[in-house]
Amino acid sequence: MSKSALVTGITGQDGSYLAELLLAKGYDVHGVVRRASTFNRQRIDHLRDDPDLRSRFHLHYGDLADSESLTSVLQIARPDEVYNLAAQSHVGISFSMPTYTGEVTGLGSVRLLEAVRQISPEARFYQASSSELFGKVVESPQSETTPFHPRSPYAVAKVYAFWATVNYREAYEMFAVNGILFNHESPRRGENFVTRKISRAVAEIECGRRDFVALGNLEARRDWGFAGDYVDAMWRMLQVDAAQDYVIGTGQSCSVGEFAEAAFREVGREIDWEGKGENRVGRDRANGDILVRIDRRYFRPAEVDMLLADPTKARQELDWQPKVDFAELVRMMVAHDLAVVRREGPESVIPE
Ligand code: NAP
Ligand code: F7E
Repeated sequence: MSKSALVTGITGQDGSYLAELLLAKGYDVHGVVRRASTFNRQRIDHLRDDPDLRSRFHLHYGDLADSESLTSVLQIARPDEVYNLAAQSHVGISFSMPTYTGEVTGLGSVRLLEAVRQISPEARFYQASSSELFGKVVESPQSETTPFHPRSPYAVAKVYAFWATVNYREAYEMFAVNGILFNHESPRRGENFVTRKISRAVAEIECGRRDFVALGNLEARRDWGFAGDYVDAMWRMLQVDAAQDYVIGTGQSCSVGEFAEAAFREVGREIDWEGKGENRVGRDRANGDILVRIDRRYFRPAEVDMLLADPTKARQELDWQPKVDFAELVRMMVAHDLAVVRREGPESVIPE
């Protein structure tokens, strides 16, 4: 009998890579999709269209805000493994929508845990926890033992979901684990996260569709890896004998400004920085054109200044290591967006 998995957030970046991984391993994959006024399944359309996979790939309407839909899906899917990837996942936007973010990203996880406890208590449960838990970091690098200091409504909601997962493990002896994942990116990253915003803008500038990209805090540092590598870590966490939480990251960090420099370098442009604060600009060394400006709108009320993972436990116990390094990640994202922008019509500029 092949295994079956239920994935919430399957239309998202990670959900699409995880679905590919599980299908390749022979799983039956059930995904939860939200009703929207337009279809937003671009990241998984290729799986539904594949005649060899179609019979093992099932989509169900559901929402983390709606317990009954989660119960119904679990009754149909009867999964061996549940991956809770659904969330309002944008940190900046969580400041504008704190209640909704708490409802879905925090309480939504408890709705799913409770539905699993009632319908499929033997299923192994993965919670998409985040390096945002560490927030205003008290030590560096951050490991499984680093205390939390969340800095946004998103991070506060993820802290709640983290402890709910631990609580279901302790109270009901469920196999429930947290993957504390540091930032992971890909050509499938949402266009309003900073790496994809930059790679897309580099492609639009290179193709003459726009002049510059407007960014917020260039000094923030993140430990950026490739999403395809990180979904493999999620799967590994559910295959071990005892349920435990793991930090997943590369152990290297870069600033937003350095990411922008690397992305522009992919199209042969070197950035020279000048000015301070909101007047800082990044100029094209070759001709002095301004390629990067600062826009106040992209600063956050509270920032996470720096994140750096210590993934030793995952390396030792899960035999997990990232395969794609920073340079290759940037290359992959810019190359993808160049191809997309060249294919699309001249009007297609992603709105800010
Ligand atoms: P993403 O691309 O933003 O995808 C989020 C997914 O959640 C989408 O499929 C979205 O559906 C779904 N969703 C949102 N609200 C929902 C609701 N109320 N009910 C059901 N589904 C809902 O995020 P991602 O980058 O793949 O991240 C996956 C998970 O890992 C998230 O929980 C995120 O918070 C967490 N995480 C991400 C990172 C990272 O660097 N990527 C790091 C640590 C943790 P729609 O397509 O309908 O919007
Ligand atoms: O911001 C700065 C911003 O939105 C990264 C989510 O997947 O990873 C992600 O959260 C940094 C921040 O990701 C812009 O202030 C500057 O310091 O790409 P981001 P994030 O906030 O790190 C964690 C691990 C998650 O769990 C989340 O779900 O970049 N920044 N200028 C900007 N950020 C954005 N979005 N846009 C800018 O223009």
